Amino acid sequence: NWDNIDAQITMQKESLANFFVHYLKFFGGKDRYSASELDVYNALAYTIRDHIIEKWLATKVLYNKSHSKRIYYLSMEYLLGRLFSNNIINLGADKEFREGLKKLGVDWEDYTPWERESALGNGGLGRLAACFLDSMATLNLPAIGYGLRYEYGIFRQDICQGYQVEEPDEWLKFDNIWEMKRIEHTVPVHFGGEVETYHIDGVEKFNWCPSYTVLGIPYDMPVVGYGNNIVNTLRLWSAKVSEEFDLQDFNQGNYIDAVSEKVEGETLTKVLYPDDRTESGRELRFRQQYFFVCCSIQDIMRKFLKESSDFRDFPKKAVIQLNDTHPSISIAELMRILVDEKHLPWDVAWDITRKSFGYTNHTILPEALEKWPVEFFQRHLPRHLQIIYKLNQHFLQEVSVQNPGDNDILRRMSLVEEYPQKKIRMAHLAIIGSTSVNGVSEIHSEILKEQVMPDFYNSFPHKFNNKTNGITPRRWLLQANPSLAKLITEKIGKEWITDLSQLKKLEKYADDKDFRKRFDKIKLENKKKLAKLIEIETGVVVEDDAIFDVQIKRIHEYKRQLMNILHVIHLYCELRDHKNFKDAPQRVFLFAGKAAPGYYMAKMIIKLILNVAKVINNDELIKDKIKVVFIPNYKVSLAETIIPATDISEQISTAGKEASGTGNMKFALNGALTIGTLDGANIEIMNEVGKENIFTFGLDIDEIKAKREGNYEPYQLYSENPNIKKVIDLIQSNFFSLHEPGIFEPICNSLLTQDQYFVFADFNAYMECHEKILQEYKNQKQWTKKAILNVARMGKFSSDRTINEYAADIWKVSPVKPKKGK
Ligand code: DL6
Repeated sequence: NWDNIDAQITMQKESLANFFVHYLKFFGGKDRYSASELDVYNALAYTIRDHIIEKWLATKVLYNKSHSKRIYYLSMEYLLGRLFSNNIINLGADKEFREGLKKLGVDWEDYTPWERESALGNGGLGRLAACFLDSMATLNLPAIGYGLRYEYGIFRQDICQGYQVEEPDEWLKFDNIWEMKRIEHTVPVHFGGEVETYHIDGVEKFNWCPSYTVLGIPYDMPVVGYGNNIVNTLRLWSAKVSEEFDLQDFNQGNYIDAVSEKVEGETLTKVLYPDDRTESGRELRFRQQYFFVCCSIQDIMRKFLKESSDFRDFPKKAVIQLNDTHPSISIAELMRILVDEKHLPWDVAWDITRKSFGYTNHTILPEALEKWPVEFFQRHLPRHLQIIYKLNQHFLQEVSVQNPGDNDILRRMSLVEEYPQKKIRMAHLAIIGSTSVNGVSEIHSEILKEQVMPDFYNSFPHKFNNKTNGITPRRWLLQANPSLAKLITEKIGKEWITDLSQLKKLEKYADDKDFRKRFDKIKLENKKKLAKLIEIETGVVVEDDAIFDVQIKRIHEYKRQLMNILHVIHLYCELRDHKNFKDAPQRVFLFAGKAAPGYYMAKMIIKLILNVAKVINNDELIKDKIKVVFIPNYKVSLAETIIPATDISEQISTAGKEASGTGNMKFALNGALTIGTLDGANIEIMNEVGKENIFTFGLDIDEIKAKREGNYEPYQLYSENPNIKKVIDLIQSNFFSLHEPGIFEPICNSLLTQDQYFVFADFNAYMECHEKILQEYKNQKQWTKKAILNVARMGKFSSDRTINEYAADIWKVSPVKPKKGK
């Protein structure tokens, strides 16, 4: 019978080798002699996938039986990284897998580089979504992640003569073993056309007659919880144009249009938009967002209708979390379905809708607050535009009742921006259509309330809340730093893996000589690994025991990689001038990160870093005391090698600009000490680890605000501060650009005339802070103590804590656990 057959494919250590050989032979068509390393990786991945599928099916049964409310996490981006080792670790199959395959002489860890990394995200927002998936599965939360299956993820960054060059990321070139196509759940997505009006019993009704249709095909990826037998689902949509539709047009003699529409339709999920925050305002991106939303909401509805036919139950059965405004058209889409298709009265539909959504804001940079031109709506989503207008009309009526005679507030709060171009403000739609609006660190949530959306906060104070970000300790400690993870487990047991607050128990080991010795040894081993990688990737040789000072993240002016490299130039000048480096250790300044392809300044900052690196690394006068390295093509797997080897973590954004940061958490969890501004989650990290265990510097948010509102004159700072002057003059003398004179003028000019991100204003404080760090590093015992205390006090920053807060405060969903004995 079925159950017995199922039982036979449940994996045992003893049968792993058989499964592996089976896949190699019957899926790959290879034997031990003909198999390539990629063939071996594939067979290993299929073997582990069997294990996952068993649990995946069981999880679906468990959730269905529980009739629990479901969490639907809507994110246009997921920066998952490699899944093979993560899946093995989360399944707890590490040892079993190693031992089971020993007799074949196969060690799974040797094959991890063969996995094409899934990089369907730009940076922080996408990686946060990946950490959240891990936590939701680990916490037994019945959650589904929805996203897009871009054929090309974030571009591959090559460096050519010091310039960033973008190459396509062909992550799907080989089989993606972690996805399963679910053709049966394909959904249609309509665009364009017109809206007809008709009446039923005197009530006005609307019928959207779209002009073309694209199909959304779901691909499911398993999300393995840690050690709890739960496997959740990430469903990614891929666009395809229906053949039927083509044929119809073809028969009408409209072949060219039919073909071009097909190509157009299928470009919808071709490529991830590589802009980190500035919306390029492209129509394709707008259509991409609707495609995503429309597929996901239909799927959510289908699931809901299996449970109930009374739509008033919807908010009890579903909660939809919007990862930024990118999926916020879903608010209008749900209204359209409820009103036009399910024929619910407007007010009832609106009540259901706003109880069902939560909105997370991830940035306060004005250029990133999405606004879509009304004409895009007119062209592609005419019915949604009508709905948004009607929502706006009702909303503004309420506002005017609350604020009689205040026309300015109506202008400020309207969903529609009138000038200079008529646009829909997606953040406003997200706020009025959600029960909860949250920021991602304490300070960011305060800024949202006080500076970005004060009118909305005054109108709906109950909606606003904070959920400080977190990171998954499974990937960022257990997997990335196995030796440290092992040491920790040996001392305090393994509960920390699912309860990071347990790390507190490590505090007492900060004073234990033996523990410190082992902690240092692990760091050194990690540095050796990183030094090798640096040599392979850049050709630069660095000493294993150098101080590794690291800034890895998207390249952006507000993140101030520029301040970092200016400071490196300053140190270089000092070395050359004083030649006083008797017992100074080698310092490696490591950078990695991608610049948005159209972001000129960011690309020039990369060029400056690389040019400076070339000069400094080849200057014999400074006897290798400083090395500068830029590792190309930053990605999750690279971060996994760099972070555990880092001594100093650079978190130096202009105060008020970084919503939270999550890299800052990963470094501190791995025992790096932070040099940081009082920005985003740095502040909370400082509060947790203690002021004496972190290096903060620079202007705080209020001081930056005062400078911005006052008369900030960067040129004056340049003329009065000899350190700044020397560095800028050296760049302007073409010392770093002999063969391309003048290329750094735009950078210097921007600093000298505007310095929007207050690099000069913070420069001295940054320099002094680094001097302090160097002094403190000399006392290795104290340094290691601080590093251990950082690790011990990072409990708060687990994404499990964050997700528990979302679940309790916003989603009102509890974990679903199998009944005892089952
Ligand atoms: O919340 C995740 C992450 C924050 O840690 C970063 O501080 C923030 O910059 C980032 N935002 C984005 C792009 N935002 N948009 N839109 O990645 O979110």
